[in-house]
Order: sequence, then structure tokens, then C-alpha cells
Amino acid sequence: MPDKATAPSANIPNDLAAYWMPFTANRAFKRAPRLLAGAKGMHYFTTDGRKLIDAASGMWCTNAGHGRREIAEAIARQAETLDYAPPFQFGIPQAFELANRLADIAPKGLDRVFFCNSGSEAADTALKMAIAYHQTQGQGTRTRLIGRERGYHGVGFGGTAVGGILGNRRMFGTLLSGVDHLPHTYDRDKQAFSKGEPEYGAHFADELERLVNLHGASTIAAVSVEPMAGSTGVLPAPKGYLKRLREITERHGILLIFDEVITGFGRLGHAFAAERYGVTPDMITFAKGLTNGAAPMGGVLLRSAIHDAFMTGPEHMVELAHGYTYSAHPIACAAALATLDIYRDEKLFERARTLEPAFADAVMSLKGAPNVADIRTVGLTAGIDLAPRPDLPGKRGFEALACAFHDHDLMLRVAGDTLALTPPLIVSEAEIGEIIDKVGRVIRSVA
Ligand code: PXG
Repeated sequence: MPDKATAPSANIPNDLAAYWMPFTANRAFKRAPRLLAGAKGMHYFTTDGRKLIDAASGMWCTNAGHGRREIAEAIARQAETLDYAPPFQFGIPQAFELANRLADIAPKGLDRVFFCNSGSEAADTALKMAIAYHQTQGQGTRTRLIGRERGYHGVGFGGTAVGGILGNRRMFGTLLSGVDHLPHTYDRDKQAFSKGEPEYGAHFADELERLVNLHGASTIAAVSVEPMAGSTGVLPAPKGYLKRLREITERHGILLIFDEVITGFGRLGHAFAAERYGVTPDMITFAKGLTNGAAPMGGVLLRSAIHDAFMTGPEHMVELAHGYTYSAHPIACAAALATLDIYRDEKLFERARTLEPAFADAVMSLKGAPNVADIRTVGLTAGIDLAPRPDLPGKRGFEALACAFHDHDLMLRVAGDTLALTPPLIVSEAEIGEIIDKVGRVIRSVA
């Protein structure tokens, strides 16, 4: 690699050493970089001038497609008018408007909103709120948090502890104490090649009764699950599973948190997956699609009874000692409001619901391709499990990601050896066909 001082100047950096990339195979990346320069609609443009079709909505974010002018203009206007405002003890009208807009599209009963800047912060915020809420109820022994194997709730200490992904946990010590996990809901023998929610597996929710019998309900604050586990490779909830979790949590006074960072904003055909399943949790965490990825923002939707429990004591006192310098950042609020307008005006959640059957059929056509061990679909999302290379788990998946980018002009997500497809909700049927054709070629390339 040329010395920095002598390197020719160009848009493309020729020294990639300084940037330690997140959740990235840094050495492999820096040997064969995947550099992006632009994006519009369903496509990314690379620094070497190629056009990639985006089958990943960036990273489950750009549900309305890339480069939306309305959002860019809203951000620019906001930056010029009010760049920053302190969110503690001061407010901006846009934050209140956004909270109202979110309460309007959330399941009935979830009508209070707390803002932060990411899904990880949303997860930790909800967990802290759950513990604090029980304290307001004179139930300070309820501190235990229950997650699920293969769950992902970001990378804060709370979310990492409640999450159930070995690779994310094992390097970071003991994490939070008092955390336990439900089993994951995937059983390939019983569920392989399911479209939508698998018929088998509602009983996995009953494991919560076992944990209650082990620890005592009076020690458990909350259970947090993703309605569809995304990062771990797309595991839709089995039919009836979430209803059963709701019944058990209600019976034992345990708060139920849905992590909808991925499933929110139309991915499963509704504003929130809670609506698809007819189950109202006590809190919903959200991020990603809220701003179409154009600004970092996340948050927690919660029942007013939880919020109201804190509204006691002297009125000059802060009720919840929690929040971020960039909570409800003006630019993020502007991006989110413009995004919600697009979702509403273009009926994108309904569009996802309408496209779901054609999308599922298209992805299932890859059954029988080399090494395809299972395919799962739900909403506009699919997971395709490839058989791992012997003794090298994750290698075939990584090769697929790289080969999709370099050789097939396709942007994919992978989780281990699972390919995840999650295109923008503006995708056309023809583009679904194009994506599936490319994915088939990628699968054959890494056979
Ligand atoms: N909860 C869920 C359910 C998520 O999927 C987070 C929390 C954390 O969000 P932040 O904004 O802190 O990253 C996520 C993030 C993938 C992939 O490839 C998915 C996520 C992040 C990175 C990669 O599937 N989800």
C-alpha cells in the first residue's frame, strides 16, 4: 500500500487502515473493499461506477427506497432552521408531533414515546424502564430480564445480555446478571420451507412458565423478543407463539417488550408486527425504518400506564434519569416526519402486504439450488440457509456476500451461512425476479 504522503489524491482512499469497521471482517474487506458512493431508489452505486440492486434495504433501513428527495429536503431545511436543541428541559415542536404520529400508527394502548438514536439504545432504554417501572409499583425485586436464544437487541450491555447470539456475547464477560433466555423457535425438521409463520412451535412460549417456576414471577421484570428474529437469519414467530407469550406474561405481571427495530415500518406488512399478530405488548422498540435510514434515530413506544407511574413526586424533579444528548434530534425528527409522510402517501405498508405472496413464491423457487437447506419467508423478508462448508461455518455466507457485490451487482445481508433478503418496500415484481435470479447465480457461484 502506498505511503499516505505519496499517494495520489482521489475520491477513493488508498489507505484503509485507520477506520476499524463495525461488525466487519476488516482484513478481508481491506484486501477487496466494497465501497459505495451513491444510492437511488432500489440501487446503490459503487465507487467504480457499478449499479447494484439493493436486496437488503441497506441494513433493513431504507424501506421507502434510497435518495428520497422529500427526506433530503426536510433534513436540509431543518439543519438551516434549528440545527440542535437540548432535549433535556427544552423541546422542539417536531418531537411532539413525531411522538403523536407514532402513537397514531402504533397498536391501540401504546401512546407514549421516548426517543434515542439507535436500536441498541432503544433496547437498553426499554429494559431500564421495565426495571424502574416495577420499582414505582413497590415491586423492586422484579429485576430479572428474559430474552431468547438467537435474539438480537443491539450491542449495549443490556441488549447484548438479553440477546442470545453466542458470537456477540462471549468476548464481553459476564454482561448483566439476572438474565435468562427462552429457547429459540426454530426446528428445521418440523418447519423447513415454511412460508409465513410456521405451524409448529407455539409451545416454545411455554418455556416462560418453566422460567417463572425456576426464578419466581416476583423476580422477573420483562421479557423481550423480536416478533421475527432478523439478524440471526430470519426466524418468523410460529403461529400462536406471541399470543401465548402475551398470556403468560400477563398472568405473571411481567412486561412484554417487542423489539421491532427490524419488523417496524412495514417490513411485515403493517406499521408494527404487533398489529399483524393481534398482540399488544407493553413496549415496542423501534429504529431503522423510522427515518428510512437517513438519520440515526430510535425509540420506545409504551403504554401510558407505565409512563404515568413515573409522574409522581415534586413537579420540578426529573421523573426518569435517562436520555441522550441527541434524543429527538431536530434533524432526525425532520427525517422521520418526512419518512412517515412517504409511508402514508405511498401506502408502502399495504404494498408489502400485497407483494408478500409473490415474494414468497419467488424466493421458494430457489429450493433445490445447490446447498439450500431451508428457506423461510415472512412479509418482504426471506432467509435462505446454505449448508456450511465443512469445518468453516460462515465461510460460504461470506463468499456469497462478496461474490454478490463483486460479480453479480447485488447487495445482500448474510448471517453466518444464511442469506437474508429484505428489499425496500418499493420493490417491483420485476425487480423481485431480478433479485432472485441474481441470488440463484450467487448460490451456484459458491457451490
Ligand atoms: N434490535 C434489533 C431487532 C435489530 O435488528 C438492533 C436492535 C440494534 O440496532 P442498532 O441501530 O443499534 O444497530 C437491531 C440491529 C443484519 C443486521 O445484518 C441487523 C442489525 C444490525 C446490523 C446488521 O441483519 N439490526
